[in-house]
Amino acid sequence: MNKKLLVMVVGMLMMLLVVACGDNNNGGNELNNNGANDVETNEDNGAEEEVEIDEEAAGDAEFTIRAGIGLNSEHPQYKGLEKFKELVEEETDGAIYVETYHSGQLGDDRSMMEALQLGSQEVTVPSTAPIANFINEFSIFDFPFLFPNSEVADEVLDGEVGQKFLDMLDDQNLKGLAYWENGFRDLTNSEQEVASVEDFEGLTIRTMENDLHLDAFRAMGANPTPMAFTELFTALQQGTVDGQENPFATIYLEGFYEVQDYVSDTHHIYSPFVFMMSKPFYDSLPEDYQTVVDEAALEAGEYQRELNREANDQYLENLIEEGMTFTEITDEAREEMREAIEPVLEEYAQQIDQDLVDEVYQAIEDAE
Ligand code: KDG
Repeated sequence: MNKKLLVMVVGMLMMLLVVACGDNNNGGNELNNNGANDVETNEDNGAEEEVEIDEEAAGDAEFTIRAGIGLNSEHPQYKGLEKFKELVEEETDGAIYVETYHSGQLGDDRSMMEALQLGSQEVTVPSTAPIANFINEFSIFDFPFLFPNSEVADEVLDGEVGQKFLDMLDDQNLKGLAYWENGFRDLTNSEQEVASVEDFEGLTIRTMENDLHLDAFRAMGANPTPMAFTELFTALQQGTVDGQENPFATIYLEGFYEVQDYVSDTHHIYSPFVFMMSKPFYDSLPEDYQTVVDEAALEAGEYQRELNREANDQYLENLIEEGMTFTEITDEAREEMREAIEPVLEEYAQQIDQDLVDEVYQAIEDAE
């Protein structure tokens, strides 16, 4: 290669490099655009680059908390996060600044938990199902038909048993501060009405990334496939899967009714959220600020649970108005589903820790 050509090639390479770096600023989307509805979900929701703190908005704050979730800004989960922000900033007179991110802008549940472990993100609020990939015991909360109603779930989760599980997060470099609520999960699909366990036969259903969820759906005859939430809408739209399961709030607010025709109130799993913080970050806070975040996580959680419950029936009505066919599941049909799943639960109970499972069952009985 002659000298002139070499100079040209090097020049072009440098230009390409500058363009690429420009694109990468803020991880490829408007990550610092707090709460904006129009922010696109990251295409790659694996481990993210560290998100740059918005220095201007953070002002003189001593600490910044980057708090991210998978659901969108309309969801009660995000309203809860905004409440947390309000409480923390008020209580610390702005010494802690909270940046909130929705719609998987910082990644999916698993990658955000990993970012917390590394200290490149401070807060996330995943469902318990993906937490089981870090701590097997968390699968217990995802046993189908475990909690009879949300009041009993509150009592167990907010009590000694719930705390025992939060404490397990310490070993993973995570600090569990509170339980929030995702809610009772219901089935949608684009193929047929699902009224009984037989109707699951052959349906390809997206589940969260959790072995117990997969085995439970297999036991009911479905063909489950694990997937991060951030990929779900497209998978439903493109027909990669026939259906999915989530609470009515998510089905409505994420617009799944646009790509799904049938909804059944299977209520097969009560899905808790865990509000967690990066442990290295939590440990770096002065004690009085630790108390502020502890209390704010709980108070914002109460608010979030209330919002979630208040609108649940309305979301179902909205889904019907949007044209979805609603199938009510009878007690007998639900019992048949439970029976089909029972052997899976027995296997998991033994494999996880039968004594711990019995402790959870006992706490539920006591709460009832
Ligand atoms: O922010 C939480 C979501 O990322 C996720 O946990 C929602 O239930 C959920 C799912 O189906 O992935």
